[in-house]
Amino acid sequence: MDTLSVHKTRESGAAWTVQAILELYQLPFMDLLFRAQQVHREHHEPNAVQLSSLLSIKTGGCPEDCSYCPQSSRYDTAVEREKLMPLDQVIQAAQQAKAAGAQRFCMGAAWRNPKPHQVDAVADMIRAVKGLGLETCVTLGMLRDSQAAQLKQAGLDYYNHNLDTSPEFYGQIITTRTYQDRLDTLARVRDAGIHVCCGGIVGLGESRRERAGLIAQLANLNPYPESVPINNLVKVQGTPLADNEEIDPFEFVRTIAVARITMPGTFVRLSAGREAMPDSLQALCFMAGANSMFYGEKLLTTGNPQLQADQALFQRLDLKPIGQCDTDGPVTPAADTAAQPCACASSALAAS
Ligand code: SAM
Ligand code: DTB
Ligand code: SF4
Repeated sequence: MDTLSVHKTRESGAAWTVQAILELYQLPFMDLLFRAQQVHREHHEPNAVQLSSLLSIKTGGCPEDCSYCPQSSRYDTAVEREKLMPLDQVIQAAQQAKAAGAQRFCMGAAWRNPKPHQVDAVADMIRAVKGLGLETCVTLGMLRDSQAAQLKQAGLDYYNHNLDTSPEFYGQIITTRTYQDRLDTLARVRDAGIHVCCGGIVGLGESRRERAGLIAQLANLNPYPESVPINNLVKVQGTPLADNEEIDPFEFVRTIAVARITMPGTFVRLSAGREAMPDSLQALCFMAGANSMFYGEKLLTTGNPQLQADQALFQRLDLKPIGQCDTDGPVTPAADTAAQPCACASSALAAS
């Protein structure tokens, strides 16, 4: 399939089949990257990367059994259970993230689903972070309709809720919530008018067909998510996947490229696992169409590259951060529109 027919497929509203996505995966590596880069340049500013910083506002003690996750109470990991973080600490972390050059601030809680008083507290955090001029994102587990509406009302720009893997492989990774539960929460988020951030993990032990199955699920959401995080499994001692085999790095790059081709207007985020990636591999991921990343020295409980390392990488690759001074909401919320890097040069990264 050439790039043009990829677009035709999408415009005609036809669903992506797992087979069509597998065929993309099976292209010669250079052909796949070339196509991904073509699609990328048709829809995005080629040298601009969106920066999101993460904060764990409620760590550990989660009742779910996601077998990759160090925060599940079912596994004996080094993560200590903590209470919900006080508002002033959240504001301080958000101010630091903004000063370092982040555009979006993502707050994560290790909950199966939040209780009403917890949503009230998170709504206060959203209002405060939004007031600093940052875009807001939260990931709190499953939501009810009224909770999604309350978060929207507080100023929430994005809700992160991942499908993680294909429907076929899902049951080997998580048993305490269903795939349909996840799709239902995503529909509630969409209906509340919040932008959807939804992706998955590679390196769980899935096959290529199962990776293609994840991408098909994401690409066939109507509309597809505005933001698609692609995580590489961070193997944490004590979790059932701690001794998993590493995925071939080029297979990870292929996954980024396939996400870019099937979801041309989305922001594909090079997510967890970046700390273990050499600069050259990260550069290939950007070449394959990644245009977003987690920026800041910690993800939720595990590490991420040092700020100085990322600043040096941006300088070496002539990459620009997508600006943090747009306070009118997401820079490019709609799918299939081109991203505009902000002219604001005040961030630490832009100035480096
Ligand atoms: N508890 C909420 C939930 O699961 O919806 C939000 C937080 S959860 C940590 C968000 C996502 O982080 C997961 O869906 C998974 O994709 C990713 N994640 C968690 N642990 C990871 C790991 N060890 N390696 C890579 N990604 C991971
Ligand atoms: C996402 O897809 N990746 C982020 C974010 N959404 C919340 C989380 C990655 C977590 C990695 C393991 C940890 O730090 O605990
Ligand atoms: Fe809990 Fe989320 Fe971790 Fe699953 S991924 S165990 S729901 S914190």
